[in-house]
Amino acid sequence: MTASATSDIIARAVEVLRENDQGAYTIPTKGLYPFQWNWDSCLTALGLAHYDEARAWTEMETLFAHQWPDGMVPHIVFHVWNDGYFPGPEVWRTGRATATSGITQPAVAGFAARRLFDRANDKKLAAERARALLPKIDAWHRWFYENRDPKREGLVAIIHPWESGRDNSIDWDDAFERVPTEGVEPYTRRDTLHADPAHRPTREQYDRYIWLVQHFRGLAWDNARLHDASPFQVVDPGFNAILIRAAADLADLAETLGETEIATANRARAQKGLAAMEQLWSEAHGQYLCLDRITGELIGSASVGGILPAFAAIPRPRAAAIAATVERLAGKVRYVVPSHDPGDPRFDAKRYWRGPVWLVVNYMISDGLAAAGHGKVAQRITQSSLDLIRESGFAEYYDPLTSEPLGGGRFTWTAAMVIEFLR
Ligand code: 9YW
Repeated sequence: MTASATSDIIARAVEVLRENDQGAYTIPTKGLYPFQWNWDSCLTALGLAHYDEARAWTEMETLFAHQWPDGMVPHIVFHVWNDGYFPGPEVWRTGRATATSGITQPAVAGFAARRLFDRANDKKLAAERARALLPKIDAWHRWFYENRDPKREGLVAIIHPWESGRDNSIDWDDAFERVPTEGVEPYTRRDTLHADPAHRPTREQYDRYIWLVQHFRGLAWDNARLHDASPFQVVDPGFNAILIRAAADLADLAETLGETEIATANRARAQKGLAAMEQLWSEAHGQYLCLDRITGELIGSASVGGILPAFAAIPRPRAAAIAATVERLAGKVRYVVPSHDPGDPRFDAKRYWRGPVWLVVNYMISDGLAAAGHGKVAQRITQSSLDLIRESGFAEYYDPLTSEPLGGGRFTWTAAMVIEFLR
């Protein structure tokens, strides 16, 4: 790409970030998602830092200002009332001063904080802001292992598909059968007003999403009880790998800043997690798989959740096998990395997390593969990501066969990732 083409794309990406900037936090896109989302914000901070380092730290600080007393960082902060999204605060009823949801999302904050710090031009500012965030991110990590890993195995479970960030992945289909739909209060979806219903989760999936929310609400959002009380407990390798990477990065950052206790605790979490991840490896699939904690069985579903662990310091042969899997997938679709293996009859090129490409996931996989010495495959992923932007703009997600832009448009984290890919 020529230098002028690069700077033109970056300028367009910055425009998207500015459009969605609410001052101290950024919404993912207008209309569809009018609040602050957890992992969106942390990844968006990387894009913001490109033109305003102080504003990037603020993005994460705003999120952590709404951390729960037990350490959890909620997946949505409903800063300003808006009736454009379902389920809103009146459904969650978590009782927080500023309304939030009651579940969490992938823990990218530790990774983002370290990256912001490492790249900072203003090191004094970065040290000050990072030092204040460190104990908060550490408390969140501790919360995960205390509340989502009751047997202290080193792996945490999600108790709602929304926590994974991969809402309607094929990974959840079987486990989701155990979630009832009786007693779900009547509701009206809003997402299907903003995006094509054929590209979104189904009505039945929404019934189950809401059943779980009502169930947890009935337990007063007491995290000490929610895990065991949930009929849905899945150990997602991507989710765990993000937490492991974040713990390792937080440990490095804490060491640099002289916070030894935080460094030691997070180093230990990362090491234990990495060792435990081995249970999720499938030689036959050439990737990791989810584990259904209720049945104790691995879930035979080849989703991008099992490729994402490349983001963590997994053993070299595992990273090599995952690189080979991405190359194999590249032979089946025009744009990698599809969120599900197209060879699976359940693959759906347009439906949300059941096939489409998401740039945030691409970013994390390519970052990890490059670090593991698989530069060629990492480059292939970057190339696909940039091709998608050039052909289809800053969409929420894309059809891996045709590049059709899907879901919301003018999407914040997509724009932030493009800036990252072009750095
Ligand atoms: C929803 C905001 C969020 C992401 C999730 C994605 C989607 C929201 O949008 O979920 O209501 O379904 O699945 O990962 O954080 O961009």
